[in-house]
Amino acid sequence: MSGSLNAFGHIAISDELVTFLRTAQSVTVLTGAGISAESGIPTFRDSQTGLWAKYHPQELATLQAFTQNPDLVLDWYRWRRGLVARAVPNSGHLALAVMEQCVPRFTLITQNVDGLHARAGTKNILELHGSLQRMRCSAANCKFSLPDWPEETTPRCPQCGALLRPDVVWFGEALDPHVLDLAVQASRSCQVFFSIGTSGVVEPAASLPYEALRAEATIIEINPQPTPLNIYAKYSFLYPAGQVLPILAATVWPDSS
Ligand code: BV8
Repeated sequence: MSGSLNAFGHIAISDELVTFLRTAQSVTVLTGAGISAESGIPTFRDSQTGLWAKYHPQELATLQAFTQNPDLVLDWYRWRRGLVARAVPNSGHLALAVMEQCVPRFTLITQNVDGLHARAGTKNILELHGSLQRMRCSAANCKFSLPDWPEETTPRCPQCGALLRPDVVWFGEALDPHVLDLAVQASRSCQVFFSIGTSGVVEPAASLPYEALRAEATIIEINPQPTPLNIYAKYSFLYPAGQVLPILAATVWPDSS
């Protein structure tokens, strides 16, 4: 069932879905770049702007790119950090923080590295791909990390002298196995699985909705564009998350918003 418009052209939440969500005991949410689009953060599929227009993120978000040209990759992340610093959580982020307060068991799994879910107030967050707010040592066997970026242009680890890098998971790098395991468990043990603002291309994140499906969870997708998951979604809203989620939270949990 796709989210429909009511007589006034507004997004309507069916009575069936309202009743279902009000009684839901466990909800898991997977978000992608689309949830931050309405905060002004370009998605990986949006064409990047200015200097970065000539690069595809996938070319820059790799250890190889960092090794070959650390200053270019660090400048790209500084540009993104600037966007994030000027951004605020949008109504979609905020509605998910409300949902967490209303559901007995709630897990938010995000592919995003922008930290906007935490700034919106969500507590139980699994950052599958790390965070561009933090830095860590690029040496494989060095555990040094920093909660923020030092001033230096090309900062080095004070413990071993290797270059510091953004604390994110690049293409070709393994995710933190503990975080991934928690995400798989949360996907396998929920009644409701929301997939919001993700094209569902990047693995292993893209497999999580199918873990939920195999465990007979109800899939709800929110994305203006249909994705391969769409045929498995019992409810699909082909509208921006910043429009759907506030209406959904206010309709299902009117006393909480
Ligand atoms: C790994 C951090 C193995 C960095 C990112 C099969 C199995 C395992 C791996 C692979 C596999 N097949 C291929 C791979 C390799 C690779 C991969 O998946 N490649 C893809 C391109 C095919 N995966 C990896 O490399 C992963 N590592 O598997 O390691 C391993 C094991 C042991 C030892 C060594 C290695 C690591 C992947 C993580 C990469 N890092 N981010 C950074 O951000 O700088 S991924 C990055 O891209 C994002 O985090 C995100 O995950 C992805 C972009 O996807 P989306 O978030 O979906 O964003 P996108 O732009 O695609 O789509 C936005 C959507 O929003 C759209 O659908 C749009 O319609 C919608 N939208 C727009 N506006 C709105 C909206 N929706 C709602 N509201 C709106 N307003």
